[in-house]
Amino acid sequence: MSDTHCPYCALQCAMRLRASADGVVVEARDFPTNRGGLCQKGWTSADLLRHPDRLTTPLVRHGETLRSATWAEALDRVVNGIGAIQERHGRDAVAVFGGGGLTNEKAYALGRFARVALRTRTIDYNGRFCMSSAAAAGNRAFGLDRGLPFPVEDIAAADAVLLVGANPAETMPPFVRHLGGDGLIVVDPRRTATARLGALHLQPTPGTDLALANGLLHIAITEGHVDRGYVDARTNGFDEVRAAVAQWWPARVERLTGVPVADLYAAVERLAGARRAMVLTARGAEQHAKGTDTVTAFVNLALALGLPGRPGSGYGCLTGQGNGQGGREHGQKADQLPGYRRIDDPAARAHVAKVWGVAPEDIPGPGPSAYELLSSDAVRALLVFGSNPAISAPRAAGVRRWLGDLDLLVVADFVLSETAALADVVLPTAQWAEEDGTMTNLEGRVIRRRRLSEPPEGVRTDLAVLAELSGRLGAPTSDDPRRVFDELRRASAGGVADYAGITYERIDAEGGVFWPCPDESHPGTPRLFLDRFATPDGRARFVPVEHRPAAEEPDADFPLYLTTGRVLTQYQSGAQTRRITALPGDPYVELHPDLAARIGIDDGASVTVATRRGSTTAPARVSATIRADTVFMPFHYGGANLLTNPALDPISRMPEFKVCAAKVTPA
Ligand SMILES: Nc1nc2c(c(=O)[nH]1)N[C@H]1C(S)=C(S)[C@@H](COP(=O)(O)OP(=O)(O)OC[C@H]3O[C@@H](n4cnc5c(=O)[nH]c(N)nc54)[C@H](O)[C@@H]3O)O[C@H]1N2
Ligand SMILES: Nc1nc2c(c(=O)[nH]1)N[C@H]1C(S)=C(S)[C@@H](COP(=O)(O)OP(=O)(O)OC[C@H]3O[C@@H](n4cnc5c(=O)[nH]c(N)nc54)[C@H](O)[C@@H]3O)O[C@H]1N2
Ligand code: SF4
Ligand SMILES: [Mo]
Repeated sequence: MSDTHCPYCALQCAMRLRASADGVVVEARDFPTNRGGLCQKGWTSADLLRHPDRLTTPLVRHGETLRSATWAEALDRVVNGIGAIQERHGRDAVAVFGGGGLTNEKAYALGRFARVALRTRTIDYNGRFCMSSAAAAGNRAFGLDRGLPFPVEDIAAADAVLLVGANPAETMPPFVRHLGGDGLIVVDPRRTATARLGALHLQPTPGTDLALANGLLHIAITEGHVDRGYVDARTNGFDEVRAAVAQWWPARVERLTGVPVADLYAAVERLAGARRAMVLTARGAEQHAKGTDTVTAFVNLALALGLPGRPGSGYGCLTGQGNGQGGREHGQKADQLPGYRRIDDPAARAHVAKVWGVAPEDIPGPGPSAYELLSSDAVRALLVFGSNPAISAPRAAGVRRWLGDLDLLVVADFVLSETAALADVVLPTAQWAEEDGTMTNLEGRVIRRRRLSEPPEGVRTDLAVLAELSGRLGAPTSDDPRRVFDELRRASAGGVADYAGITYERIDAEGGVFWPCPDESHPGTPRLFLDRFATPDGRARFVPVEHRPAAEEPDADFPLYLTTGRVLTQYQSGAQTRRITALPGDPYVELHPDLAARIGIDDGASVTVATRRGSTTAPARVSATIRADTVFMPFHYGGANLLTNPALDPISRMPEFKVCAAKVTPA
């Protein structure tokens, strides 16, 4: 028996696993985030443990085919390949790509492996596609980025919640227990299951949230809802923002976003009239070439209403992947060292160099962001741990070509993902029920992943693979999660995300510990910013931000907006969930009845969606719940990202997954 948490999303629902004669039985456990609930993905998560597709031996490429190999043969190929490529093209030609599903220990070990064993600057991870815009905006406003700076129970106690570009009814079903319907305002171009729970649904044109947020702030100012005492005592820069939103009068915002003026006023009244109010964003607001500024605009609104750092109120971002939070703190991000330290900060480099036993000048500098890495001519080899970019990267046809052209592609996975199928070497690694470690959930609560059983014969843990490779490259490390965690604690000590006081024993005894937790007598920090923000002067920063169009707006050739996202039963690239027969799901294109009539198709008919990047065909799902100028596709099946636009946010380097110009025709 083991008490652990779900392998999938950031809610990290608590579960108990029991070994039985015919497999592993999943039971739900009570925990603050899930209150005893699990979604279908959690209930069926153990089905992948003994799945026929499970990899149990390394695979090595011979021409067109991947053949089973011994670990010695596979690792020789990796180490020799790395050596030859680095000698010929330099250290940075070998790249590493990680994932927000990795435990803290693995994310930390991966960052150390890149900087110390490979001495490459070229490392980034899929969280760049996920959290980076909210992270950049949080750092800019508060001096610190923790998705939710408060526990989920604060959301349950709020009287009003503005939920922007989030569909938790499908992406975190048990989370919906924390959302009271009365005060819920949902902003989404689709009338989703989440929007149907709310009292008010604002249905903007994709890519116009920044104008919407500036318009809401405009109304808050003109209606006298600004909390002047809070603004004076706890923030800087309000006057510049007030001047910037002056031109976003309601009628102009309605014209640009399509949200009626009356609804704009109603949203502000609800938020401003609540005793405790929350503004929450997720990928719908963030995955844009202006995602950082869009989140900033919502943070400005929250600050003007006096929410952040007030007990029971605040701004938060809903983190996505299982360890989306911890995965962005411990050094797999291109510009970052453990403890959420900046890799270009001399003091941070000196601290981490000491823990790693290297000279500060031997730690490489910042590298390229995820999409730039996955399209760089300078990269000749790539090692992937915990991502499937052949499906999940924007403009994926180009990324697939790029992956196929590498001199060496190494993928550690438990199934032959679409990315692994392109690899030269595939390394079979352990699943969540077969390893120990820690995860940091959407609240910033560090929790334990506990092993139920050994991995199958022939399968190694990611930590064991990294330790073996590091050792062969002359930089030995431990493969024991506890020892890696203790090193991570030291590396993070004094950093923004300080884990120094967190131990496995404390997590076991206390049901998780919130960072920062600088020493073992510190209780941890469930609620941030109550007295001061993490900026040098302790004040939050208002930042004026201007609305601008999407990188690609509809035109005569591509007259519609395409947006992408998730469905309840599939997870991410689908590498795991598409293999689970109890989880149904097929690709589809969601479009409005008026649009269906215009192009002459019925529900279920096959349609082709085309953009300037490519095209794909799928059945139409005709529904009045979506705007008539917009089509939606889930990205789990590979077609959607043949279409998406890799335009990047200038600050976060987040690709514009949520809007591009498309046309739809009968197939
Ligand atoms: N079932 C399931 N659950 C998951 C995942 C999964 O793959 N499957 N993945 C996990 C991960 S990593 C993440 S990041 C989270 C993501 O969780 P969410 O952010 O909730 O998921 P998405 O479906 O990507 O996007 C949310 C909504 O944004 C809307 N949207 C699209 N364009 C815009 C826009 O321009 N403005 C606004 N306001 N909204 C827009 C979409 O219609 C969609 O309903 O889910 C996590 N949970
Ligand atoms: N069009 C469009 N594209 C998107 C998005 C969108 O909304 N629209 N969302 C983006 C977002 S938010 C995200 S987070 C990304 C996610 O996209 P991906 O990074 O592709 O996500 P996963 O499918 O979770 O990929 C994880 C892979 O690693 C394996 N794996 C899981 N856990 C581990 C582990 O612990 N160790 C190892 N070695 N392997 C493991 C899985 O089997 C799987 O093959 O997609 C992004 N792409
Ligand atoms: S909501 Fe997320 S963590 Fe909970 S069971 Fe579903 S996938 Fe797992
Ligand atoms: Mo994500």
